Amino acid sequence: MKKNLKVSIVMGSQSDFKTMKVAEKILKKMGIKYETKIISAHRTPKRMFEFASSAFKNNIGVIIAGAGGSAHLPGMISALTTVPVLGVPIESKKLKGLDSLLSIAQMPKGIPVGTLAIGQDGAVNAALLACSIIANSNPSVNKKLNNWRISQTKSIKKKPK
Ligand code: RP5
Repeated sequence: MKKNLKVSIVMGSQSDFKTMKVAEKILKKMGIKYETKIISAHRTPKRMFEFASSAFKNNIGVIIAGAGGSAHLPGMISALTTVPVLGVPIESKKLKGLDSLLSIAQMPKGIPVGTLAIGQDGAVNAALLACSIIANSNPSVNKKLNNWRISQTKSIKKKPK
């Protein structure tokens, strides 16, 4: 079994980083190694090919891919690797991310992409889901993830103010 797997956070544009950077924060907190890159399926197709086709041998355990608009990045990456890909639909200006959501969620059968919510909620949950996947083979991450949930539960007040 592979050990010390890392998570790759990739996104189609610099403009996606304001949404995706929350994923970095969570991975840092959970003590998971990660890298962050701009990779565009249509503007840097060779970069995408090289990244995705070498992801498994580079010990990447999960890929989080944020993309907006026609949002083909997560699906294209998934087509090139068996490493699990979690797609984060970026909130687009014209259609508020509905375009991104449908593009990422509606992958035809055979090449899966796990789709999260639009925007920062999706980026947070993608990172937490990546932690859950890594936790299967990493007891220290599993412990941190459980502690994180316990403190989230404790932070919820019984009565509204
Ligand atoms: C997509 O186009 C990116 O993922 C981004 O969400 C969107 C807009 O990109 P920019 O025009 O801001 O570079 O490829």
